[in-house]
Amino acid sequence: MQAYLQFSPEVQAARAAGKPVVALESTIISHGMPYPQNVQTAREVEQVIRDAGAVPATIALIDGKICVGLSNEQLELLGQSKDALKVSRRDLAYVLATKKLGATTVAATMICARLAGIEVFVTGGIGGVHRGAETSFDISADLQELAQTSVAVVCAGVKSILDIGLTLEYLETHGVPVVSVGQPGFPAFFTRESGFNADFQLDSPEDQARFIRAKWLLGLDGGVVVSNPVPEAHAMQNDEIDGIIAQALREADEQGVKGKAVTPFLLARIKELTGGRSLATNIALVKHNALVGARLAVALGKTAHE
Ligand code: PSU
Ligand code: MN
Repeated sequence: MQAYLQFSPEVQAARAAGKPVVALESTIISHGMPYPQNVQTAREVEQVIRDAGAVPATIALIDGKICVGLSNEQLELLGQSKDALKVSRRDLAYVLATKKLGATTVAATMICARLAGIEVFVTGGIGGVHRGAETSFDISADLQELAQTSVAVVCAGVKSILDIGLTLEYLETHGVPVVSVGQPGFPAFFTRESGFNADFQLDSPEDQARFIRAKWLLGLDGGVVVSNPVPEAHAMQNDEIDGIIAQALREADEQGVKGKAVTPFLLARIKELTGGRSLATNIALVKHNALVGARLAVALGKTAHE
């Protein structure tokens, strides 16, 4: 397994020094945002993590290796390539064995983070139960990964392209705790409220870290969702985003979009239909998640020595 892992010099040094490391996914770069904002955001997010005292490790599959920490050239490659494959749990071994270029989803990034010994992972939004899943069976592999892989995932909740209520039910069934930061409500990515509450509100990184460490020390393997609402100044209005999401869902249905293409299709249409406003919100929330995630990684690192 170690033969597949390739650490960047920065991440390697952090491991040697016992510094906290924060994983970042790459599907958000290749399939979640347009070029060049994707690469620029990836770099800025990494810097937020450094400034908060942790080390960023963006994860991607390049030339048969799980790269943990990417160079500027590698970030550019992922940001510009039209051939980067969206890699979830199902795809991981295939893309490594064939040495294709792979961008990791939340599920695949969790797997790679776990292999690399990284406990905290920051992203924008996780996948979930799609609306109409009772006929399409479209439930993101991210949820099953949260059920079994012990990594804390900091996100801004889930987009209402998904059925948020069913997503939370699914997580409950699989014993995945959903923590909220700064408010009781579970956020809906573009907006601060989804109409549902998280399971537990834990505002400080120390409280979050004690809870997550307790879970794992009890042998309760699996992830934790740490949901952090988009900062007020960058939040969108419900009535603005609801209509756009409804239109994007209608178009996906009419065009017969299926399988792993569904989420990238919806993200791209929402960006077009909001005239780019959703992208600005997306960038702001990922940066804020990076700050929360870096502080959590620092606090979690201390609990490991208590
Ligand atoms: N949700 C977002 N932005 C994203 C994704 C989801 O708001 O970029 C990406 C993540 O990589 C996530 C993946 O893991 O889409 C989920 O895809 P699917 O629904 O096909 O499982
Ligand atoms: Mn799906």
